[in-house]
Amino acid sequence: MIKCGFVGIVGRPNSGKSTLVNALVNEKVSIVSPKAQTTRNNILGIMNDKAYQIVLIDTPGVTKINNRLDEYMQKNVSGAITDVDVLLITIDSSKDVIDGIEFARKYINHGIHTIILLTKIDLISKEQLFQKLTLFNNIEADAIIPISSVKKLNLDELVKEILKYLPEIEDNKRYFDQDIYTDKSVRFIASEIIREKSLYYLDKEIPHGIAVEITKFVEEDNLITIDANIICEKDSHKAIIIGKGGKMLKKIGHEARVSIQKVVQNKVVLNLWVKVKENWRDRESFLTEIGYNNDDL
Ligand SMILES: Nc1nc2c(ncn2[C@@H]2O[C@H](COP(=O)(O)OP(=O)(O)OP(=O)(O)O)[C@@H](O)[C@H]2O)c(=O)[nH]1
Ligand SMILES: [Mg+2]
Repeated sequence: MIKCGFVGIVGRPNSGKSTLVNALVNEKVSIVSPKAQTTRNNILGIMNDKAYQIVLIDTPGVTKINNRLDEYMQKNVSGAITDVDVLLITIDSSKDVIDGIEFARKYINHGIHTIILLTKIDLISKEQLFQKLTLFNNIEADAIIPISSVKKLNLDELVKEILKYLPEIEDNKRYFDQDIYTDKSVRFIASEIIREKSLYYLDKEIPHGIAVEITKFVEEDNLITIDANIICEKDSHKAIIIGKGGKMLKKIGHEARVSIQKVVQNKVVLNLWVKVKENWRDRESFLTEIGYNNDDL
């Protein structure tokens, strides 16, 4: 028998959910950036071990809904917090923890085992951590664990705690084959990496209005050829994404290609274009085309 189950992860944008999934799975499953609202879909990260299979569900950060894309993102969150064996709630320890506690209270579901994670503890001192932990006195979670995904602090303790609440099943009834670490295709991961590099270099309102549309994805023995459009909302954004003499687009393309090559362990040719689509975040048919389909949820 092995332990096997689903673990949902919810938290405010930028609280470290995706970084945690990548650290636990030890692969680049989910993109990470310093900008809020990086993750837009639920993404499974699967931890495989002789003794267990833990299926982590990374989700978009919880925020207000301003458009159809936000609606899609928040529907993803709702889908990940019901029907799971354990819920992890991430609270950024380097930010206002009181806000995090209020957030956590809304998500504690007495039918589901809940672990609160105080994330990014490498950014604060031991004294600050101790003082912040005292604020969690009255919270009804199964555990509160301070972690750092970047420095890999307390991640083993977290896994032990999760395993306490997972059901036992027969080894041959694992939900996924043991060599699979995500439910997402290489094509999806490639488009996400292009978005990640764009988010990294672009500022203000541009990152939120960016989408990536893969128009060609051809896998040959020694080469993957990818054509993709970076979609933005305004001509002025397009000019910034391309940059002077195409410099910015070249930089994004180069970094994305190197990163995709690491994931696919193959040579990649990446051709990027920038296109403007006004208000695409409210255009249902385009959202569906690029995989943000409200009807699927
Ligand atoms: N120092 C430090 N930084 C971290 C840690 N975990 C995450 N970060 C940083 O915090 C930022 C946000 O991390 P993400 O993992 O993208 O956060 P998220 O909760 O998935 O964000 P959304 O997808 O927008 O909801 C990135 O710049 C990460 O590098 C950590 O343990 N230590
Ligand atoms: Mg994320």
